[in-house]
Amino acid sequence: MRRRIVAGNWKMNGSKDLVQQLVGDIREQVSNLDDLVRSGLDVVIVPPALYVDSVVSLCGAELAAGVQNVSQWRSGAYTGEVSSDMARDLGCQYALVGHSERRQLFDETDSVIALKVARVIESGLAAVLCVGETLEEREAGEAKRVVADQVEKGLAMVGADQWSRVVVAYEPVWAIGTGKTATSEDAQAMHAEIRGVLERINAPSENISVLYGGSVKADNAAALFAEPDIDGGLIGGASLKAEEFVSICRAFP
Ligand code: G2H
Repeated sequence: MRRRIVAGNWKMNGSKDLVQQLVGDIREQVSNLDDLVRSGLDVVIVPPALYVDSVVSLCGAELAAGVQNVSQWRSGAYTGEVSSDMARDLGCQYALVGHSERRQLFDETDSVIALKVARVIESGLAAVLCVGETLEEREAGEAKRVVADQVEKGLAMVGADQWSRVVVAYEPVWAIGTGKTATSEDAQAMHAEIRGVLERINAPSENISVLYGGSVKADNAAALFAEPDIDGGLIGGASLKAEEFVSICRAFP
């Protein structure tokens, strides 16, 4: 059975005060989600790396923590990098890999992303591989090909016994932080396509969670999460508001 996951990607936002306030508020409200959490919903906080330690100490049993990025190297002379082993050491359970902001602003290629996915899995974390097409690619009719390519290449180094540590997040680039969301039908169509790609590469697609991301809010989450191949969300802006984030966690049918 696939896990349902709602992960809040804070991006480069936050402060010590915000960590205390926001995680405290989310945790308080998540206690009311006990049933959902018990029935297999992971609520994940993904702060900037410097705040992971504090977030983990505030998470308790109800929440999990993750990092937004890891190095492709394990350890050594790589100034400024943070390893997946370090994330694991601090108590993280998840790591995002290949977010479109990393692909676009930091030139992350599919081969680097594949290495990072492998590192994350080796460290015992779940890798959330982010994929998605740009507006130009969608308008050129290339969306499915681009996303399929990113999925295949990003997961190229996953071993046959490692699929339980893989999550895919479909985030159309044109929907990120723009207020535009794919319609639930469009998102569902791409998620079904992604499941098809997973089958093609001999991954147990029925057991792999595929999340949707891109301007998910309290008022559109229910329609998205009602789709059969959408197992949850990767939430940016709306994860910085406790009430809205928790409403999104409640939006499963
Ligand atoms: C996509 C998403 C979180 P937002 O980047 O990964 O952000 O919800 O702000 O579009």
